[in-house]
Amino acid sequence: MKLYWGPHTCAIGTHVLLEEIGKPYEAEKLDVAGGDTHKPPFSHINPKGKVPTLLRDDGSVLTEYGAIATWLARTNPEANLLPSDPEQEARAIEVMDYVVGTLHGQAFGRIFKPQKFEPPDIVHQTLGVGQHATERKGHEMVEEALSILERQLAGRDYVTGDQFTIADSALFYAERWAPQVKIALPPALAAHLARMKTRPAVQRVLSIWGER
Ligand SMILES: N[C@@H](CCC(=O)N[C@@H](CS)C(=O)NCC(=O)O)C(=O)O
Repeated sequence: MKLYWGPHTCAIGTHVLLEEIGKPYEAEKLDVAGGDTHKPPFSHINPKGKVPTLLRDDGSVLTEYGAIATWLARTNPEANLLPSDPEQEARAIEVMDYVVGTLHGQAFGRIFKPQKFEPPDIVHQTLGVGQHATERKGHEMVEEALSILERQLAGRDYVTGDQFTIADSALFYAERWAPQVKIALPPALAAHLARMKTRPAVQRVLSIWGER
């Protein structure tokens, strides 16, 4: 099994899951910011041009954070990465989907890649406001999503209670981005991020990535 990852990306959450599972795997670093994911050979492996991408032992490729995380959890039940209780499972997936689709895809996406949401037209170029407006909207959306997640997490160590799940690794990757765009994490999320960093699996991944 091989994980493709790149610095500062959401793939860190997937890498954490592989370390939590503790079985042998390979990890290949790509220069995502430099465009490696859109060039061969990677573009043949995942035409979406995104990490995380998981190349499985049977040669098949799995993409999308939630799909990879759920597959890893279900194929490694001893790691307890996804509760078997249907209510707890649904709550974990609820948070994971919100982080991946809304907080990452919609909100941080507007800040990191505003041109994907609003290509500056002639008016925007003349007035110089196009991307700024999109980025500003992204900031509002990040703050709104964080305040929703803050309420959901309050009083708990992890998303579903005291057990780490695939929702926590998703929340972890997004929490790390907030300070990078000068947004302060609300207290329960800040405590969650600090708690995540005490996990040996997370510490190993941060050391491999050379990040903090
Ligand atoms: N929907 C995808 C999003 C993955 C994604 O946006 N990955 C980013 C890094 S966090 C990426 O690879 N970007 C490279 C690019 O778009 O050029 C998922 O859930 O895995």
